[in-house]
Amino acid sequence: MQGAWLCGEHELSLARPLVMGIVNVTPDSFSDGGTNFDPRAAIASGQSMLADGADLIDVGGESTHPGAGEVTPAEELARVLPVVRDLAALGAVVSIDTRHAEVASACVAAGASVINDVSGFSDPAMVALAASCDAGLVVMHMRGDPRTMQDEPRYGDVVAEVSGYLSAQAGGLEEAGVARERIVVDPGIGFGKTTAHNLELLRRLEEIVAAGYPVLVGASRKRFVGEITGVSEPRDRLAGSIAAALEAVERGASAVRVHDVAETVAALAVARAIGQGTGE
Ligand code: HH2
Repeated sequence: MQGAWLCGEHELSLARPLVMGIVNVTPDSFSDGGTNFDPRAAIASGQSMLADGADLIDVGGESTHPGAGEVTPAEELARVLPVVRDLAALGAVVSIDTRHAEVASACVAAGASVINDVSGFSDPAMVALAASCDAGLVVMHMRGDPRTMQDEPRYGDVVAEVSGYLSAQAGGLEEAGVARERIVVDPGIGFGKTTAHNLELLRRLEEIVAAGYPVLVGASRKRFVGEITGVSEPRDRLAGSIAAALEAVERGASAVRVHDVAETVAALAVARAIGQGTGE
């Protein structure tokens, strides 16, 4: 996809796929089990992802895996704020992964330039915040609530439903005054979806891309990768996660959200070199 994603003072070129590195400042994330709960560890981890070639760092303080415990917005903010502030001060493009407008607002004030909302800007307070700032926005699809989303999710045509939802939410943001170039959409792999749903969304990603917004895909270390490969430990799902990232980009994704930045950057570089016939 051509053009750029406008994120505050940053303009991220979409000429090649963007890599978003994940920093979970939580004790209970499914994939890293709390290694970045200490803010100093989280900041160091973000810095090393930037050195490995991440284009932006997604900082989250609330685990959203099925069955995750409740966190108050005040606690969530206390976790993420020092990490957002320090990484932004280094000049990094920082994304705040939150469903809470008060958390997003404080993080944007502290230097975050992307708001990543797994509830798809369904809260009017989030829409108002989006309209009042110039941050880039990730609009993600989730079925229901993190606690209940995996209770027998059912769709007619999952791709049509997810794509329709994303276009409606993005359209609502534009109606509220948000520039289209600030918006990226995300099918929400694993959020209220079975393995079959996830595979269908990835296989037919081009139908979501066709709606006209750049698409972000977060498949890294997710359960469907473990189901297919038989790898139960999320940290050991690198090979399957890279396959998912490459297939997403091949089908038109503009960005991938990953835990293993160096490996994903290298895999994308080789895939791109093959496509272009040059390693430059
Ligand atoms: N996935 C997770 C969290 N935030 N945001 C977007 N836009 N897309 C995703 O696919 C997505 C997301 C869940 O993964 P992770 O952050 O590793 O785990 P946890 O929610 O347990 O912290």
